[in-house]
Amino acid sequence: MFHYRLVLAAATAAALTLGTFATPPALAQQKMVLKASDVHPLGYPTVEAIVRMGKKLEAATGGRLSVQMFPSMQLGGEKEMIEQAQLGALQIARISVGPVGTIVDELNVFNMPFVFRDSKHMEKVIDGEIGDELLAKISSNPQTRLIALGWMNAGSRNVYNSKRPIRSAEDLKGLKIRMMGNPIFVDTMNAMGGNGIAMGFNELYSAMQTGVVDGAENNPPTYIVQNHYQVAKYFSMTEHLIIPEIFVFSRRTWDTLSKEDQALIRKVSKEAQQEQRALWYKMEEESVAKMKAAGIEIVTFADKKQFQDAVKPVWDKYGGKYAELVKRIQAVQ
Ligand code: GTR
Repeated sequence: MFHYRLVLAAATAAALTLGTFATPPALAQQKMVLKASDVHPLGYPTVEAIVRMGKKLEAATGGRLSVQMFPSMQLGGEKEMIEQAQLGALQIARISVGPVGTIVDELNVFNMPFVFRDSKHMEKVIDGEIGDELLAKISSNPQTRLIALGWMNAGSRNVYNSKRPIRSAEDLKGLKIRMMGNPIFVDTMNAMGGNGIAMGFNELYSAMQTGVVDGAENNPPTYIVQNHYQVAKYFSMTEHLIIPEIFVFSRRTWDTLSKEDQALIRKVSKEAQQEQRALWYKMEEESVAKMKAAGIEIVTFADKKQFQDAVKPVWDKYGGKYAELVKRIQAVQ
Protein backbone atom coordinates (compact mmCIF):
# COMPACT_ATOMS: atom_id res chain seq x y z
CA MET A 1 0.00 0.00 0.00
CA PHE A 2 2.75 2.34 1.09
CA HIS A 3 4.70 1.51 -2.05
CA TYR A 4 1.67 2.05 -4.28
CA ARG A 5 1.10 5.50 -2.83
CA LEU A 6 4.66 6.47 -3.54
CA VAL A 7 4.33 5.45 -7.16
CA LEU A 8 1.09 7.35 -7.48
CA ALA A 9 2.65 10.47 -5.96
CA ALA A 10 5.56 10.27 -8.40
CA ALA A 11 3.20 9.85 -11.34
CA THR A 12 1.13 12.83 -10.23
CA ALA A 13 4.23 14.96 -9.83
CA ALA A 14 5.37 13.99 -13.31
CA ALA A 15 1.97 14.82 -14.76
CA LEU A 16 1.92 18.15 -13.00
CA THR A 17 5.40 18.98 -14.20
CA LEU A 18 4.40 18.14 -17.73
CA GLY A 19 1.20 20.13 -17.46
CA THR A 20 3.00 23.14 -16.15
CA PHE A 21 6.14 23.29 -18.22
CA ALA A 22 5.67 21.47 -21.46
CA THR A 23 3.68 22.96 -24.30
CA PRO A 24 1.74 20.31 -26.19
CA PRO A 25 2.96 20.54 -29.80
CA ALA A 26 -0.57 21.08 -31.15
CA LEU A 27 -1.08 24.10 -28.94
CA ALA A 28 2.30 25.60 -29.82
CA GLN A 29 1.33 25.63 -33.48
CA GLN A 30 -2.09 27.13 -32.93
CA LYS A 31 -3.03 30.47 -34.42
CA MET A 32 -2.97 33.07 -31.71
CA VAL A 33 -4.22 36.63 -31.68
CA LEU A 34 -2.39 38.62 -29.03
CA LYS A 35 -4.56 41.35 -27.58
CA ALA A 36 -2.70 44.58 -26.90
CA SER A 37 -3.89 47.71 -25.19
CA ASP A 38 -2.85 51.33 -24.72
CA VAL A 39 -4.50 54.43 -23.27
CA HIS A 40 -3.55 56.41 -26.38
CA PRO A 41 -5.17 56.46 -29.83
CA LEU A 42 -3.97 54.78 -33.02
CA GLY A 43 -1.03 56.66 -34.48
CA TYR A 44 0.43 57.59 -31.08
CA PRO A 45 4.09 56.45 -30.98
CA THR A 46 3.61 53.75 -28.33
CA VAL A 47 0.54 52.37 -30.12
CA GLU A 48 2.16 52.49 -33.55
CA ALA A 49 5.28 50.71 -32.29
CA ILE A 50 3.21 47.77 -30.98
CA VAL A 51 1.08 47.66 -34.14
CA ARG A 52 4.28 47.43 -36.22
CA MET A 53 5.62 44.77 -33.89
CA GLY A 54 2.42 42.78 -34.54
CA LYS A 55 2.95 43.03 -38.29
CA LYS A 56 6.46 41.65 -37.89
CA LEU A 57 5.17 38.76 -35.81
CA GLU A 58 2.56 38.03 -38.46
CA ALA A 59 5.15 38.08 -41.24
CA ALA A 60 7.61 35.92 -39.33
CA THR A 61 5.05 33.24 -38.45
CA GLY A 62 2.99 33.22 -41.62
CA GLY A 63 0.05 34.75 -39.76
CA ARG A 64 0.11 32.28 -36.87
CA LEU A 65 0.88 35.05 -34.36
CA SER A 66 -0.70 38.47 -34.70
CA VAL A 67 -1.56 41.47 -32.55
CA GLN A 68 -5.00 43.01 -32.17
CA MET A 69 -4.70 46.52 -30.77
CA PHE A 70 -7.29 48.00 -28.41
CA PRO A 71 -6.29 51.67 -28.27
CA SER A 72 -7.78 54.73 -26.52
CA MET A 73 -8.55 53.16 -23.14
CA GLN A 74 -11.02 50.71 -24.69
CA LEU A 75 -10.01 48.24 -22.00
CA GLY A 76 -9.89 50.82 -19.20
CA GLY A 77 -7.03 52.66 -17.52
CA GLU A 78 -3.57 51.28 -16.81
CA LYS A 79 -4.53 49.67 -13.51
CA GLU A 80 -7.25 47.71 -15.31
CA MET A 81 -4.86 46.79 -18.12
CA ILE A 82 -2.36 45.38 -15.65
CA GLU A 83 -5.07 43.30 -13.98
CA GLN A 84 -6.30 41.93 -17.30
CA ALA A 85 -2.76 41.02 -18.36
CA GLN A 86 -2.25 39.23 -15.05
CA LEU A 87 -5.39 37.19 -15.71
CA GLY A 88 -4.41 36.40 -19.29
CA ALA A 89 -7.40 38.29 -20.74
CA LEU A 90 -4.96 40.73 -22.32
CA GLN A 91 -1.52 39.76 -23.65
CA ILE A 92 0.34 43.05 -24.16
CA ALA A 93 -0.21 46.07 -21.91
CA ARG A 94 1.67 49.24 -22.77
CA ILE A 95 1.77 51.25 -19.56
CA SER A 96 3.80 53.87 -17.76
CA VAL A 97 6.43 52.87 -15.21
CA GLY A 98 4.38 55.01 -12.80
CA PRO A 99 1.92 52.27 -11.79
CA VAL A 100 4.52 49.51 -12.16
CA GLY A 101 6.50 51.05 -9.28
CA THR A 102 3.63 50.20 -6.95
CA ILE A 103 4.07 46.49 -7.85
CA VAL A 104 7.88 46.21 -8.04
CA ASP A 105 9.45 48.80 -5.79
CA GLU A 106 12.87 48.93 -7.53
CA LEU A 107 11.14 50.38 -10.61
CA ASN A 108 10.34 53.47 -8.58
CA VAL A 109 13.86 54.67 -9.15
CA PHE A 110 12.62 55.84 -12.57
CA ASN A 111 9.69 57.59 -10.87
CA MET A 112 11.88 59.91 -8.82
CA PRO A 113 11.75 63.59 -9.85
CA PHE A 114 14.73 64.81 -11.90
CA VAL A 115 16.48 61.42 -11.72
CA PHE A 116 17.48 61.69 -15.39
CA ARG A 117 19.33 64.65 -16.87
CA ASP A 118 17.24 64.51 -20.06
CA SER A 119 15.52 62.14 -22.49
CA LYS A 120 18.82 61.03 -24.04
CA HIS A 121 20.22 60.11 -20.63
CA MET A 122 17.06 58.09 -19.91
CA GLU A 123 17.43 56.26 -23.25
CA LYS A 124 21.03 55.30 -22.45
CA VAL A 125 19.88 53.91 -19.10
CA ILE A 126 16.96 51.87 -20.49
CA ASP A 127 19.14 50.54 -23.34
CA GLY A 128 21.89 49.48 -20.95
CA GLU A 129 22.32 47.02 -18.12
CA ILE A 130 20.13 48.92 -15.66
CA GLY A 131 17.26 48.75 -18.14
CA ASP A 132 17.75 45.00 -18.60
CA GLU A 133 18.04 44.41 -14.87
CA LEU A 134 14.81 46.22 -14.11
CA LEU A 135 12.91 44.35 -16.83
CA ALA A 136 14.21 41.11 -15.31
CA LYS A 137 13.09 42.23 -11.84
CA ILE A 138 9.52 42.43 -13.11
CA SER A 139 9.61 39.14 -15.02
CA SER A 140 11.28 37.12 -12.28
CA ASN A 141 8.93 38.27 -9.54
CA PRO A 142 6.10 35.69 -9.40
CA GLN A 143 3.77 38.23 -7.79
CA THR A 144 3.69 40.39 -10.93
CA ARG A 145 2.46 37.60 -13.24
CA LEU A 146 3.99 39.70 -16.02
CA ILE A 147 6.90 39.36 -18.44
CA ALA A 148 8.49 42.75 -19.11
CA LEU A 149 9.43 43.04 -22.78
CA GLY A 150 10.73 46.54 -23.38
CA TRP A 151 10.83 50.25 -22.76
CA MET A 152 9.64 53.27 -24.67
CA ASN A 153 10.25 56.99 -24.54
CA ALA A 154 7.61 59.35 -23.09
CA GLY A 155 9.69 62.53 -22.92
CA SER A 156 9.35 64.82 -19.90
CA ARG A 157 6.29 65.64 -17.85
CA ASN A 158 5.19 69.23 -17.38
CA VAL A 159 2.50 70.92 -15.30
CA TYR A 160 -0.62 72.39 -16.92
CA ASN A 161 -3.81 73.85 -15.50
CA SER A 162 -6.90 75.91 -16.24
CA LYS A 163 -6.30 78.73 -13.74
CA ARG A 164 -3.04 80.61 -14.34
CA PRO A 165 0.47 80.37 -15.78
CA ILE A 166 2.88 78.61 -13.41
CA ARG A 167 6.23 80.39 -13.15
CA SER A 168 7.20 79.27 -9.64
CA ALA A 169 6.22 76.95 -6.80
CA GLU A 170 4.31 79.91 -5.38
CA ASP A 171 2.00 79.91 -8.45
CA LEU A 172 1.08 76.27 -7.84
CA LYS A 173 -0.28 77.01 -4.34
CA GLY A 174 -3.86 75.83 -3.90
CA LEU A 175 -4.07 74.14 -7.31
CA LYS A 176 -5.31 70.55 -7.43
CA ILE A 177 -3.07 68.71 -9.84
CA ARG A 178 -3.82 65.15 -10.93
CA MET A 179 -0.92 62.74 -10.57
CA MET A 180 -0.58 59.05 -11.47
CA GLY A 181 -1.51 56.63 -8.69
CA ASN A 182 1.79 56.30 -6.84
CA PRO A 183 2.62 58.09 -3.55
CA ILE A 184 5.94 59.36 -4.98
CA PHE A 185 4.06 61.51 -7.49
CA VAL A 186 1.62 62.97 -4.97
CA ASP A 187 4.55 63.85 -2.71
CA THR A 188 6.39 65.34 -5.68
CA MET A 189 3.51 67.65 -6.57
CA ASN A 190 3.01 68.65 -2.94
CA ALA A 191 6.72 69.47 -2.68
CA MET A 192 6.52 71.50 -5.90
CA GLY A 193 3.84 73.67 -4.29
CA GLY A 194 0.54 72.25 -5.58
CA ASN A 195 -1.95 69.71 -4.19
CA GLY A 196 -1.27 66.33 -5.75
CA ILE A 197 -4.38 64.22 -6.36
CA ALA A 198 -3.92 60.57 -7.39
CA MET A 199 -6.35 59.58 -10.13
CA GLY A 200 -6.59 57.10 -13.02
CA PHE A 201 -5.80 58.47 -16.46
CA ASN A 202 -9.22 57.34 -17.68
CA GLU A 203 -10.93 59.74 -15.25
CA LEU A 204 -8.73 62.72 -15.91
CA TYR A 205 -10.30 64.54 -18.84
CA SER A 206 -13.71 64.82 -17.24
CA ALA A 207 -12.16 65.66 -13.85
CA MET A 208 -10.44 68.65 -15.46
CA GLN A 209 -13.52 69.59 -17.42
CA THR A 210 -15.76 69.62 -14.34
CA GLY A 211 -13.17 71.28 -12.11
CA VAL A 212 -12.63 68.28 -9.80
CA VAL A 213 -8.95 69.01 -10.47
CA ASP A 214 -7.41 72.23 -11.83
CA GLY A 215 -4.82 70.52 -13.94
CA ALA A 216 -2.41 67.68 -14.47
CA GLU A 217 1.11 67.03 -15.71
CA ASN A 218 2.25 65.20 -18.78
CA ASN A 219 4.23 65.36 -22.01
CA PRO A 220 3.16 67.53 -25.00
CA PRO A 221 1.91 64.58 -27.14
CA THR A 222 -0.43 63.39 -24.38
CA TYR A 223 -1.60 66.96 -23.73
CA ILE A 224 -2.58 67.26 -27.39
CA VAL A 225 -3.97 63.81 -28.29
CA GLN A 226 -6.02 63.53 -25.11
CA ASN A 227 -7.44 67.03 -25.71
CA HIS A 228 -6.21 68.25 -22.34
CA TYR A 229 -5.18 71.50 -24.02
CA GLN A 230 -8.85 72.29 -24.52
CA VAL A 231 -9.55 72.35 -20.77
CA ALA A 232 -6.20 73.43 -19.28
CA LYS A 233 -4.50 76.09 -21.36
CA TYR A 234 -1.55 77.10 -19.15
CA PHE A 235 1.43 74.83 -19.77
CA SER A 236 4.78 75.11 -17.95
CA MET A 237 7.88 73.20 -19.03
CA THR A 238 8.78 72.02 -15.53
CA GLU A 239 10.19 68.69 -16.84
CA HIS A 240 10.02 67.35 -13.29
CA LEU A 241 9.61 63.72 -14.29
CA ILE A 242 11.10 61.71 -17.15
CA ILE A 243 9.29 58.40 -16.87
CA PRO A 244 9.81 55.76 -19.51
CA GLU A 245 6.92 53.67 -20.71
CA ILE A 246 7.06 49.92 -20.52
CA PHE A 247 5.27 47.08 -22.29
CA VAL A 248 4.54 43.87 -20.49
CA PHE A 249 3.20 40.48 -21.53
CA SER A 250 0.79 38.26 -19.62
CA ARG A 251 2.81 35.51 -17.92
CA ARG A 252 -0.21 33.25 -18.10
CA THR A 253 -0.17 33.41 -21.91
CA TRP A 254 3.64 33.51 -22.09
CA ASP A 255 3.88 30.09 -20.42
CA THR A 256 1.77 28.55 -23.19
CA LEU A 257 4.14 29.80 -25.94
CA SER A 258 6.95 27.73 -27.42
CA LYS A 259 10.53 28.77 -26.65
CA GLU A 260 10.88 29.83 -30.29
CA ASP A 261 7.85 32.10 -30.13
CA GLN A 262 9.05 33.60 -26.86
CA ALA A 263 12.44 34.34 -28.43
CA LEU A 264 10.77 35.87 -31.48
CA ILE A 265 8.58 38.13 -29.32
CA ARG A 266 11.64 39.22 -27.32
CA LYS A 267 13.50 40.04 -30.52
CA VAL A 268 10.74 42.18 -32.05
CA SER A 269 10.23 43.87 -28.66
CA LYS A 270 13.84 45.02 -28.57
CA GLU A 271 13.38 46.38 -32.08
CA ALA A 272 10.17 48.16 -31.04
CA GLN A 273 12.06 49.80 -28.17
CA GLN A 274 14.49 51.34 -30.67
CA GLU A 275 11.93 52.17 -33.35
CA GLN A 276 9.46 53.91 -31.07
CA ARG A 277 11.79 56.76 -30.21
CA ALA A 278 11.99 58.15 -33.73
CA LEU A 279 8.18 58.26 -33.79
CA TRP A 280 8.32 59.87 -30.36
CA TYR A 281 10.63 62.77 -31.22
CA LYS A 282 8.60 63.54 -34.32
CA MET A 283 5.34 63.67 -32.42
CA GLU A 284 6.85 65.69 -29.57
CA GLU A 285 7.88 68.37 -32.05
CA GLU A 286 4.52 68.32 -33.84
CA SER A 287 2.69 68.57 -30.52
CA VAL A 288 4.58 71.66 -29.37
CA ALA A 289 3.81 73.24 -32.76
CA LYS A 290 0.12 72.40 -32.31
CA MET A 291 0.17 73.91 -28.81
CA LYS A 292 1.56 77.14 -30.18
CA ALA A 293 -0.97 77.18 -33.02
CA ALA A 294 -3.76 76.66 -30.48
CA GLY A 295 -2.59 79.71 -28.53
CA ILE A 296 -1.40 77.78 -25.48
CA GLU A 297 0.69 79.89 -23.17
CA ILE A 298 3.94 77.93 -22.71
CA VAL A 299 6.16 78.96 -19.80
CA THR A 300 9.78 77.87 -20.14
CA PHE A 301 12.52 77.94 -17.50
CA ALA A 302 16.16 78.91 -17.92
CA ASP A 303 17.10 76.07 -15.56
CA LYS A 304 15.34 73.49 -13.42
CA LYS A 305 16.87 74.60 -10.15
CA GLN A 306 13.85 76.00 -8.33
CA PHE A 307 11.80 72.83 -8.79
CA GLN A 308 14.82 70.58 -8.22
CA ASP A 309 15.35 72.31 -4.89
CA ALA A 310 11.65 72.07 -4.07
CA VAL A 311 11.52 68.27 -4.44
CA LYS A 312 14.35 67.66 -1.98
CA PRO A 313 11.87 66.31 0.64
CA VAL A 314 10.86 63.58 -1.86
CA TRP A 315 14.50 62.54 -2.17
CA ASP A 316 14.90 62.62 1.61
CA LYS A 317 11.86 60.37 1.99
CA TYR A 318 12.46 57.79 -0.78
CA GLY A 319 15.95 58.38 -2.19
CA GLY A 320 17.79 56.23 0.36
CA LYS A 321 16.13 53.04 -0.86
CA TYR A 322 17.37 53.56 -4.40
CA ALA A 323 20.73 55.18 -3.59
CA GLU A 324 22.85 52.48 -5.24
CA LEU A 325 20.82 52.46 -8.45
CA VAL A 326 20.71 56.26 -8.53
CA LYS A 327 24.51 56.37 -8.36
CA ARG A 328 24.73 53.98 -11.29
CA ILE A 329 22.12 55.98 -13.26
CA GLN A 330 24.04 59.20 -12.69
CA ALA A 331 27.24 57.53 -13.86
CA VAL A 332 25.69 56.69 -17.24
CA GLN A 333 26.98 59.23 -19.76
C1 GTR B 1 1.14 59.28 -20.38
C2 GTR B 1 1.51 57.85 -20.62
C3 GTR B 1 0.38 56.95 -20.21
C4 GTR B 1 -0.17 57.27 -18.85
C5 GTR B 1 -0.42 58.74 -18.67
C6 GTR B 1 -0.83 59.10 -17.24
O1 GTR B 1 2.27 60.07 -20.65
O2 GTR B 1 1.79 57.64 -21.96
O3 GTR B 1 0.86 55.64 -20.29
O4 GTR B 1 0.72 56.86 -17.89
O5 GTR B 1 0.72 59.49 -19.05
O6 GTR B 1 -0.53 60.22 -16.83
O7 GTR B 1 -1.47 58.30 -16.56
